[in-house]
Amino acid sequence: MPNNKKTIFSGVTPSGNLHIGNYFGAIKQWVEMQNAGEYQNIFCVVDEHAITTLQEPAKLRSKILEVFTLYLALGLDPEKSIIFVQSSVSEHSELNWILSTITPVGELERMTQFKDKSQKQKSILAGLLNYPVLQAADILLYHTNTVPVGEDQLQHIELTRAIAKKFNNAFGQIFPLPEPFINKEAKRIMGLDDPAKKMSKSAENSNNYIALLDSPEIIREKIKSAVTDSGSEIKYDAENKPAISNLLLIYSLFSKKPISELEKEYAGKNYSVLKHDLAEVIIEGLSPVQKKYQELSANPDYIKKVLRQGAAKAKAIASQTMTEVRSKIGFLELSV
Ligand code: ATP
Ligand code: LTN
Repeated sequence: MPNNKKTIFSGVTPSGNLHIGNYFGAIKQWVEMQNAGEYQNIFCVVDEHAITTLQEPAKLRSKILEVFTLYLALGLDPEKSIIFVQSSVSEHSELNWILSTITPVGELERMTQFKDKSQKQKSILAGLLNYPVLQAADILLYHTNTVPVGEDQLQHIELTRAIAKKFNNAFGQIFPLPEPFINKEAKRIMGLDDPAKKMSKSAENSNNYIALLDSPEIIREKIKSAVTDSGSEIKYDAENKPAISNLLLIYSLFSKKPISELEKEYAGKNYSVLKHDLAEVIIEGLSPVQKKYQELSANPDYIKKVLRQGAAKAKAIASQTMTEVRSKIGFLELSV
């Protein structure tokens, strides 16, 4: 891959079911950027991040494979992108350690995601606090310029920039300062059961999200039970009608119709009519991805091949970066 191209890097944690928020907020942009051909593209299943909350080993293993296969089903192409699983490239945890030695604990305690997730742990584990340092390592290992993510990740990218600056100042220029890339139209899709919170794969109530692999029956049921606002007007008003606004946004993303057109189409109609049609639009939109996913899953040898190739390509870049980092820090350079 020509190294004069700028690099994009991003990842999703295999800690649950990938949902439409992950797709529209992040993965859709990855596919578009990959297909534009302007970047070196690197996409990762960040399984080491997943274990910052308790995971059952057999389930984790199957989720890693599921998310990786979904990346391919959604259009990531191993010919155009490096697609790999984080734990197969040990340099991530190696750089994580080094970066943790220059990261103030106070900065980590301020992270919104840490505050939210630590509330759910009986005793707060060091890995959860350190989560953004590992994320910085992911990004910096590949000299990343651009990180396409949803809005909730802005704080982590900001911290990555601060860590990169600190490292560069202390040991010499190595890391470019990465920029976030956010799709403004889908920066935050809200939960179907609570439009005040973002759609999240680790939500306790699975009615919170539409998973990319949900069956038509489940999708109909989840949309039917999605909360609505008081009143009956179908109008986009995120402040006063957050639930209907979220449903209109999802409808617009799937149908590619502007929200204003949907407002006209549904003027004077009941919420139930909108919900019925929305479920069908989602089912239709997800059907090709689900079909592709089934095809790919039926070919585990192909998936294994792509997993190995991705890991080898990522490792080649990551190990070069680590040679440079070790040398800058003052570690011995022994070729054993
Ligand atoms: P978890 O609940 O386990 O934290 P999550 O559902 O928040 O998971 P992540 O793996 O943290 O998903 O996020 C993967 C990518 O999807 C990130 O770039 C994130 O910003 C984006 N993303 C996650 N949820 C949403 C959402 N509701 N709307 C838009 N983008 C989202
Ligand atoms: N924390 C991210 C997942 C993640 C990530 C990354 C995203 C881990 N490492 C590097 C972009 C770049 C999240 O979405 N929860």
